Amino acid sequence: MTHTVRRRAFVTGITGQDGSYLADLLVAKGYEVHGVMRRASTFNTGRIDHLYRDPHDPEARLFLHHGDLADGSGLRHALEQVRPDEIYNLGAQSHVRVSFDAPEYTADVTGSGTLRLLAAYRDYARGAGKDVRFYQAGSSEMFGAAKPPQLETTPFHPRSPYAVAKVAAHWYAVNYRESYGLFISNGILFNHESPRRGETFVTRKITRAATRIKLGLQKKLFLGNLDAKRDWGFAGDYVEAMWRMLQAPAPDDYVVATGEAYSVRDFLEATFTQLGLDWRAYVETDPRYLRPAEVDHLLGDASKARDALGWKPQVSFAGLVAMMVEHDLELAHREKTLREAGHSSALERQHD
Ligand code: NAP
Ligand code: F7E
Repeated sequence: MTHTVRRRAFVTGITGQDGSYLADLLVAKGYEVHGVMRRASTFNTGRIDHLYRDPHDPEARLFLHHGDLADGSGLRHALEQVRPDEIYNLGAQSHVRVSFDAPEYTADVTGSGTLRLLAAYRDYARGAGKDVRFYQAGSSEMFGAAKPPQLETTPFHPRSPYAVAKVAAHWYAVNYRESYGLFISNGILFNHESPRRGETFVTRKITRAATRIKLGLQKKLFLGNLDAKRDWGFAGDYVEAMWRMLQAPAPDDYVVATGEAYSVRDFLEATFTQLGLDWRAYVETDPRYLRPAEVDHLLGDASKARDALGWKPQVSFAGLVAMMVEHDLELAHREKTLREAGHSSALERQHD
């Protein structure tokens, strides 16, 4: 009887947008995936429920562990239990505007949380008896005010507590690589979106609102700065780049981006046009959504990832908008049907 030893991945942030796409990718590649999830008073596994089976089921490939990046001993224990081959640190307080409201918490989870996991990884890897690799989820926000296009050699100029925490995490990762000879790669990923994107990030906030407006479920959309430009790609493409970084012969740092930037206004135009609407009739500005310091223009040059990893994005800006609008229109149709059947609809909320 042949017995295949599955590669094991350990993923923080498994319940988030990227965690869910990465879990899809790794399970499809035959990995056993172990995810760290926070204890919450409501269910927070909606993005990965499709992969979950009872752990006693021999077909189960996704296993969940309670843990928190604020809790180093728990992370250590989980790593020792799981004994992974690859570690992906995707967990973070990832909302830029919220990081101005909760700066110390963001520094602790997004910055020091990475250090906690790196220290646990170093100690586990010492006695693991095998090659263990680590991916750190860095961000284009680290470039902040740096002039576009941004690439690996562009100096960081972070503009928010989130971005400062990610710069700290980046340098902790470089320092652990240089100090202990560990296989640690930093991805510097530009914005990536999807139908699974959190609803308080601007793209999803727009596609959710526009589709609800189309079906008469919402009247207005309140936004902040429409002039900011972002290099928006599809999250499903970007998790492939993370995986490729850990399959490379040596650890390194890579920018992952599409090489095209569009403004928030462009995203509005593309979304509402697809629905046959004029966004100007529905969008209003609310200063609540402005940030104390803005990042005006992010545009990535991912030549290194293309040349060294053979990675390039598959989904265009237009394709991304179309995919998100189609998904959210379906959600709006379901909401409308429920409303018409007398069920109360989800509370209308204004998002960050
Ligand atoms: P996301 O949807 O906000 O997911 C963040 C994940 O981190 C969630 O699973 C969240 O759990 C978890 N988390 C939050 N606080 C935690 C804590 N204290 N301990 C453990 N886990 C915690 O973010 P994403 O878009 O998937 O991004 C993944 C990673 O890439 C993040 O580190 C983000 O900062 C970074 N990044 C994202 C982008 C982008 O455009 N998406 C670009 C560059 C870098 P809950 O589900 O319980 O909240
Ligand atoms: O904002 C503007 C806002 O929150 C994009 C995170 O995944 O990507 C993300 O950070 C732009 C900003 O993403 C609203 O001012 C206008 O200029 O969708 P966002 P972000 O700040 O770029 C990076 C790479 C990450 O690493 C982060 O984790 O849109 N904007 N009006 C608005 N933004 C929001 N959220 N809400 C508004 O109403």
